[in-house]
Amino acid sequence: MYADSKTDTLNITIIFLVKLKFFPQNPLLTIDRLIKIELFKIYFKYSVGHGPRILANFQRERPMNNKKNNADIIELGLGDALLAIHLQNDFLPGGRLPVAEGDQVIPVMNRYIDRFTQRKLPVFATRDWHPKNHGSFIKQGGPWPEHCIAGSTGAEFARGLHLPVTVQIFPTGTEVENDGYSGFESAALKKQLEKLSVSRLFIGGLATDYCVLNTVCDALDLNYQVLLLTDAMRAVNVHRGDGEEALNKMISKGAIPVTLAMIQ
Ligand code: VGL
Ligand code: ZN
Repeated sequence: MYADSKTDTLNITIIFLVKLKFFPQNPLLTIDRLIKIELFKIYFKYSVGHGPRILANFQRERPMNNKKNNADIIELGLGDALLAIHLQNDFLPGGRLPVAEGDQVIPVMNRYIDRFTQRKLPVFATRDWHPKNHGSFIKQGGPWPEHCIAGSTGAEFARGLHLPVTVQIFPTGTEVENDGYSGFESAALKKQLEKLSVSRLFIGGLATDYCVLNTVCDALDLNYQVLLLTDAMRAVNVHRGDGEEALNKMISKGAIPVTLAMIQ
């Protein structure tokens, strides 16, 4: 929870050296006192039930370093997977169905991808992949302009997205009648998650109020733990506040909001 024994030893050593440097005329008394304080802290941490809390207060008053509180840190490990939703040209500014600031998601998602690939953890991506006469298009009586037509440049992944060669891609909206609002429309996604024993899904991408929302809700219904990459998603916001409403919905259903700085 707090400093581990390695840090404890380091603290004592550093204090010793610092005191030796700044109080060479009378180092021993000071060093002795400081070591006693450190030992007292360690004693509390390991042997007294309330030690950590007392220590926490103690350290808050005298922060020893800038390290973030470990409660805010999420360690990646086995069972974790990253799911990047619809990071395709048509959803970026200049595309057929542009999401405001959609391009700003790319560099942040890249850093998440890098963290997952460095740890050899799986990276999945969904891809909106519509036939020309998809039911969601205005021409067919649907709400959206034509977008992400299978095989078109608009349907390609955003340039500069660091998808690893091992990425597994799941298409959505491939049939005229299915809307493409959830990655789980592709039955293969659930199968792959099971095959790789994934229990925790880190989800971000476009758009917060459609495909991210529905994918997250499906994942929670399937009992996956979901971490929302709040800094790597943006909303279409057909109505003002849709994105915020979607976020609240996902969080109240059990998804945990995180940011890049929290992922180690
Ligand atoms: C999406 C609208 C239409 C999405 C897909 O991925 O959120 N939104 N098709
Ligand atoms: Zn679509």
